[in-house]
Amino acid sequence: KILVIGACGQIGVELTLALRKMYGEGNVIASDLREEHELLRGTGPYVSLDVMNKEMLHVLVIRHNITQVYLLAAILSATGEKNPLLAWHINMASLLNVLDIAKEEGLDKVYWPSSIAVFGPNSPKEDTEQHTIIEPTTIYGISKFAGERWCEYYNHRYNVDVRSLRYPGLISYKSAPGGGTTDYAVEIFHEALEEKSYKCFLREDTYLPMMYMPDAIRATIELMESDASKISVRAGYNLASMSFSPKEIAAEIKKHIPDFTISYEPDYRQAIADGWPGSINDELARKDWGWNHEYDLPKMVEDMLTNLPAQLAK
Ligand code: VAH
Repeated sequence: KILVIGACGQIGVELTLALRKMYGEGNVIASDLREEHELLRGTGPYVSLDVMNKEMLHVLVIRHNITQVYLLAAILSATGEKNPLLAWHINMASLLNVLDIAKEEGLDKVYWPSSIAVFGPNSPKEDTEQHTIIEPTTIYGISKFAGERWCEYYNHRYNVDVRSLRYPGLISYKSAPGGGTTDYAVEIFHEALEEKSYKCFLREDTYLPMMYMPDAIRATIELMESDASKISVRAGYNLASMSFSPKEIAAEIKKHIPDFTISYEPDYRQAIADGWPGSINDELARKDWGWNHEYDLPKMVEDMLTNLPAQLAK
């Protein structure tokens, strides 16, 4: 049985739905602190879980015969900067609880997302490689960097089969983003449809690695389904599909909504974005387990503007 922790978050909702399609609804237990997301209701078992409560998590793993855990609960970059010690505590204790229970119960596999936020101002800005200077400057990035080392440690010391991806900024319409710096790329669609204008909190030329959620979900499942012998990275694999700036995505949206306008009022999130690479080299993921993205900017914008209105109308 699979347990998804943080199943009501931006990634969690779609990952839970995809896993239920693949493995059968009853075999994927969704859990979160929050109440069940509307899109999950009626699609399979849901339990309330505080991943910080190791005993409760351990009992749940045993009671439901869990063999795989996907840990999506975390405090993201922008929110993390407002309460660094809390973000560090939640992001690290949740991972260590899962890794240690995976070791104790001999779980088959664990998935834990890392992020391009592990890179910092001293990392190469373009075509940033898997192994390069990694000096994160946000607490979120520091927790993802430290978490990567813990994943490597539990793998080589205790043989825990933990796998991870350094997600770029993720764009989706089914569930809201959770307090990240790349959230502008989701907000812009909601504002374009509802107000025909958007005030962007990043500068127009802030070029960041991004990915459409269907690609991110498929990458996650393809990685988890790969033979362990193909996995050469137990920290987070670099993963890429496209990079764009607010100006570029705004221009693409204008092709569909001609009277859409955008203005720019950078805030504290600009400094976070400035520390991240503009583009990522993911050749290792493509070589090791055959990663290949499907969505570029035009295709993503088309799909978002086709599907978001119905979602907003609910
Ligand atoms: C964030 N969406 O902005 C997340 C992600 C690369 C960005 O880690 O914090």
